[in-house]
Amino acid sequence: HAQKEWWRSAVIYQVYVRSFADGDGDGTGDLAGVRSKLPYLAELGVDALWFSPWYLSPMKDGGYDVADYRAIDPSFGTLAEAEKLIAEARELGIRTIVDIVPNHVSDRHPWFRAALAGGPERELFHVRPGRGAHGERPPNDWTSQFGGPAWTQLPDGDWYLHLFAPEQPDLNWAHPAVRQEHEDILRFWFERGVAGVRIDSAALPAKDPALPDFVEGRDPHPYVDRDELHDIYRSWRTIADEYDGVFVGEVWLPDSERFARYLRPDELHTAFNFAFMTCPWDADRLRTSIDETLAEHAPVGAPATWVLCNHDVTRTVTRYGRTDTGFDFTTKAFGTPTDLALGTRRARAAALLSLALPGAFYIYQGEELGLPEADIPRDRIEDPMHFRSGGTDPGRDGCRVPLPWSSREPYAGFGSREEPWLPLPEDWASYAVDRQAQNPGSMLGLYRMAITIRPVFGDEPLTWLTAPSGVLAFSRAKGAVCVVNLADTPTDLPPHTQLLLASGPLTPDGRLPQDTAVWLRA
Ligand code: TEU
Repeated sequence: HAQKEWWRSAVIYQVYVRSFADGDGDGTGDLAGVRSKLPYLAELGVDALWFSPWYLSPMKDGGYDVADYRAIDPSFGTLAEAEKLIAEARELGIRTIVDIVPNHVSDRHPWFRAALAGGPERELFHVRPGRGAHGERPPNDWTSQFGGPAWTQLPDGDWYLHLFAPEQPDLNWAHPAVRQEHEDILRFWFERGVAGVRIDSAALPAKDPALPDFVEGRDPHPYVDRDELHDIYRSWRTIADEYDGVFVGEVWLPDSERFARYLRPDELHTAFNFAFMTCPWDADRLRTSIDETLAEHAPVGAPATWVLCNHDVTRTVTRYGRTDTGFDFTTKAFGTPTDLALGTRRARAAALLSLALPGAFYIYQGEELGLPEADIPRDRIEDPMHFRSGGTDPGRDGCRVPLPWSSREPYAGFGSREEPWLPLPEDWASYAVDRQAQNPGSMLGLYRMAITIRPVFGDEPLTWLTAPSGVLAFSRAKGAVCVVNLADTPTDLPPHTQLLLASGPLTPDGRLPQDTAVWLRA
């Protein structure tokens, strides 16, 4: 049983293929690059890889604009290579999770092209006449998640809905062909040996068919968290169950009861814990977030997940290094001051905290190297979020920079013969894998060691231990204890054996300094 439900306590590594490793030297990461780094991932000790979309795509949103789910983008490789990769990873004990984007497709998807040509495929999207005497205004007042109106006019004067970029037309989930197609896509990838599926923007696909204007506070919302979704995910679950597959939903919802509805036993197995990711570096707030997370998951029997960052948010060491520790998707301005040494120290402590908690842990590529958010020169930014915000938002490219593998090769060993698709910062050789791999004190050394030791915490629930204000201390299985000090003075430790220290040393009298964490065993 425990073997079967591997996902309840897994460590899952997110691969953003474009920026992971460049196998063919053309400036873009690819499947050959991932295959060449499988030994690295095995040594890190991860249980599964989640691949951000690797399908055929014009890459207007880094692949979250899918033109064909049954083909790999040629810049990444081929379907045969993806199958090899899935099999090779599995031989190393690593499972594969693919990313499905039900809310929308690319405007180059055959359905949307046929819709543009006036075919009945129009019904697969939300196409409406505009308002105003000549239909010159959008059908309603919805705005895109990337900024600006959520509607774009077609050549014939009608408008189509896109909650993200105009190149990402929203699908009409009231249409049976949309449901059928996605069920077929799930089978297609489960048949190819994937162990799980991440569901992109999982709370957004269903829309109020009347497409009414947005009214603050009105329930149900016209497009967020609508009841129709649960029926869709229930039928997806029956398919996953046939293959022993697992779902992880990207469910951004502030209300924990609404969130937990997606985790009922016949719906999604897991969902990302963004409340934890967005929690400031504050002991009381973190403890509350942890307690609420565990309390909302327990009744539905779903494991919690712990996430520190992903391809959409500011890198952890940069976030924690800000003096205003509040969460902010992006800096909203270039060059917000950051104390990277402080941020790195806290990120190390946060890793030990997260890995000691009951549930699954997600690592976003480069997190294990302690990469900070990169400043991208404005003329190199590709993220539509930057453009749709009118340039006020730097967008998400700063966390999507190619990984540094070697301090001795061009482009930090990313593998490119010429400048990669996003520039690597000058000093990133110091973060390179070859520099960290031999150093147990490095961020990579810490992640490797922590993942190795983590099983000491077992499957038992957490018990909070008495601790001074600003200190988090809890125990789990067999006397395994985690202490995190967020107070501004050192804190006493129980007289246990030290297993792992996030940042050392302890004070001469054996106390745990500020902004570090330790794992102990009684
Ligand atoms: O993100 C969904 C989502 O909620 C975003 O709007 C998020 O709020 C935004 O990225 C701000 O950081 C998913 C993917 O993770 C993201 O990369 C895609 O751009 C988006 O869906 C559209 O597919």
